[in-house]
Amino acid sequence: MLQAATAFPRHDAPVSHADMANAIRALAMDAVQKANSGHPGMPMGMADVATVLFSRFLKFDPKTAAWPDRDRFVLSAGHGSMLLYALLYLTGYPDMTLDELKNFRQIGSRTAGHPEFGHAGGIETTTGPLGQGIATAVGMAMAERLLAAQFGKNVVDHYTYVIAGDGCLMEGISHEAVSMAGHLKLNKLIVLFDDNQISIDGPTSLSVSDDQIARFQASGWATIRVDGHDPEAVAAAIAAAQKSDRPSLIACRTVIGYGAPTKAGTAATHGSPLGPDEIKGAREKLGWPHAPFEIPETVLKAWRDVGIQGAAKKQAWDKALAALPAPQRAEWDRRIKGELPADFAKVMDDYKARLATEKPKWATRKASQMALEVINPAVPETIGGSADLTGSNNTKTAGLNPIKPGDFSGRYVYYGVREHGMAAAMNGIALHGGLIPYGGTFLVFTDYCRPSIRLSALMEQRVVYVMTHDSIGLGEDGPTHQPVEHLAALRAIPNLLVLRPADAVETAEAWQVALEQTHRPSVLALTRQDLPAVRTSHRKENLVAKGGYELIAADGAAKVTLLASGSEIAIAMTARDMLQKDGIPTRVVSMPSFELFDAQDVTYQEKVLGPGTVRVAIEAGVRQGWDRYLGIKGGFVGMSGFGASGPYEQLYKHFGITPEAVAQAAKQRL
Ligand SMILES: Cc1ncc(C[n+]2csc(CCOP(=O)(O)OP(=O)(O)O)c2C)c(N)n1
Repeated sequence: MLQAATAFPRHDAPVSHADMANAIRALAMDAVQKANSGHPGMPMGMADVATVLFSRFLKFDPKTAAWPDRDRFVLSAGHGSMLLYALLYLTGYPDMTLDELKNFRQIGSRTAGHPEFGHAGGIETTTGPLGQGIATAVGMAMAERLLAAQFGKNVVDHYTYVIAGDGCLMEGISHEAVSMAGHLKLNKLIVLFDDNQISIDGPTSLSVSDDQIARFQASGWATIRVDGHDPEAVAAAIAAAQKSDRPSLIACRTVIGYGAPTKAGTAATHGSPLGPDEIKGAREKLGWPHAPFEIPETVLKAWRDVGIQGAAKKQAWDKALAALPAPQRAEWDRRIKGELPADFAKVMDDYKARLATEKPKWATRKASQMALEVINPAVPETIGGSADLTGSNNTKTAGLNPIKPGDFSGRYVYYGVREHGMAAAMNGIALHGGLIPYGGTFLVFTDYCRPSIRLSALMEQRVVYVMTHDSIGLGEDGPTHQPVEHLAALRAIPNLLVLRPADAVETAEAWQVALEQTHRPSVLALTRQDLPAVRTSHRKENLVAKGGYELIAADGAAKVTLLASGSEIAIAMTARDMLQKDGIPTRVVSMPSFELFDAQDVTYQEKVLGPGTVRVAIEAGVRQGWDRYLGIKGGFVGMSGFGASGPYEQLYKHFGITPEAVAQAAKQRL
C-alpha cells in the first residue's frame, strides 16, 4: 500500500517519514527524466529504507564529509546513484547542490551516472560494477576494526552500511566478500538488501533462486527479512544489527519504482526515465504535488535538520582525539593525511646500501619479502595479506600477526582463495584511510581481480598488489599459471603503476615508489626464480622511480641498446657480453616501469633509449606495448603464445628467450 504524504503546503505541519522519502523519489524521477537516462526504480524503491538509515542511524557531518570516524555508506547498487545524490543534497553536503542534481549524468557534473569517488563529499567509493561496493565495504569494515585496535574506540567507532541489490548478490565477488566478512565476524558491517525481485531482464526468478537469507546465514551472518516500506520494521532491524556480534543482512522487501502508477514493481522502472505521464501519475499517487526539483521548505528543513545532527557528535569526537596522548595524536594525523613516516626514505636508503654490499641473488619475490621486513616495522600502517599464497608471495614478515575472527590486533590478512574479494577489500581499506594495504597472489590471477584493480586505479587509491610468479620463469606449473599477456594488460589500465624489478635493489626501490604513490595503485611483478644482483654499487637516487635508466653503458660508441625488465635483465646482460666480444658496443637499459618512464621529459627518454642505436627489447611476455620504445628497426624477444610446463631454464630455451637469440636479433638489425 502506498503511503500518501501529508497535505502541503502547511508550513507548520510535521514532516512525515513519507514526505521525506518522497522527496528522494521525486528528485530521482525528475533528474532521470531531465537527463533522459538513468535508473529511477531503485531509488524510488529504497527511499524508505534510506530515509530511516540516514535520519535515525547514520553518523555523518556534511560540513566535514571526510570526518574519519563517520559511518561509511556504500551504495553498492551504483546504478541507483540518484538515491545517494538526493540524500547528499537533502542532508546538506555543500558539494551537492540542486544544480548538480539538474545536471545529472552531464560532463563535469558531480552527479555522474554512477557514484564516483572524489566527485563529492559523501561518495565513499566508486560503484557501478555490481558487487564491487559490498566487497569494498568489507575492506572498510576491516579498516575500522583494525584502526580501533590500534587507536582505541574513543576515536574509531563507526559502522559500515551497504545498500546492495539482487545484481550485487548474484555477482561472484559478493560470495567472496560475504564469506570473508562472516569469517572475520565484521559485526559493524550492515547490508541492506534491496530485495525487490527485479533486475534488468525482468523478475529475478528468470535467473536465480537462491535463498539469500540461508546463504548469508551459512556464511555466519545475522539475518532478518523486513518490509522495506515499513519504517519501523527497518529501524528495528538496523537497531538489532548494530548490536549483533556478526555482520548483518537485512533483506528489505521493496517495490522497484515505488509510486509509479503503472510501472512500479516491473523492470520498466529499472533503467529508463519513467516518462511525463508516469511521473505525473506518481506525483498524484505519492501525494507530491510539487514541481520538478522543488522540495518544499518544510521537507528540506526536516532533511537539513538530519544533516546537522552529526555536528555535535563530530565535536565530541574532536575532543576525544585531542585527549589522545601527543605521540599517538601525531601518529593519527600523519596516518589520516596519508604521509609516510619522516624517516622512511632514510630507512630505505640504508637498506639499499646494505644490499649493494651484500649483492644477494634472490628471486624478486624473496627480495620483496626482505624489503617488507624493513618496511613493515618502519611503516606501521601497512596491512599485508595474500590470497592463500603466503609462502609463495612472501608477503608475511616476522612481526606481522594475523588478524583473526573478532581480533583485529594483527596486521596480516589471510584472505583465503578470494583474489577478487581481496582486491576489493584492499580498495576499501585504502579508501577508509589510515592504512596502506598490500596483498599477493600469482601475477596470472590479476585476471581474477582485474575489475577491482581497475577501480583502485580509477579511484586513485594506494593499493599495492604483490604479484609473484611473473612469467614462464615459474616453470613446472605450466601455461595456466604462466602470465604472458598480463603485463601488457595491466599496463593498459590508466593510472596503474606496473613495476617489474630486476634484482633486490630494484625491488626495494619499487616498494619505495609504490608506497610513495598517494594517488595510484601499483602492481609489483616478481619472480619465482632466483636472479643475479645487477645493481651492485650504491646509488642514493631511486632509479626505478625513473621508470627506465641505463643500467650499463656500452664499451665504446654504442651501436645496440638492449631494453629489458625484471628477470630478462640477466639475459640482456649476457647478450651484451656476447655482442661486446663480437666488437659491437652494447648498452643495457633497465625498464622496470613504462608508466614512470613515460612521465620523464623527452630529453631524458631519448638519451636512455639511445638515439641511433639498434634496439632490442627482452621480456618474457607479449610484445604489445614495447614498440613505442623500439623504433621501426627494433626487435623483440619474448613470448607470442602460451607457455608450457617444464623446468624454467629449459622453457627459456624452448621459447627462444636466450642471450644468443637476443644477440642475433641485434646483429640482424645492424
Ligand atoms: C558487473 C556488472 N554487470 C552488469 C551490470 C549492468 N547492470 C546494471 S544494473 C543491472 C541489474 C541489477 O539488478 P538489481 O541489482 O536487482 O537492481 P534493480 O533492478 O533492483 O535496480 C545490471 C545487469 C553492471 N552494472 N555491473
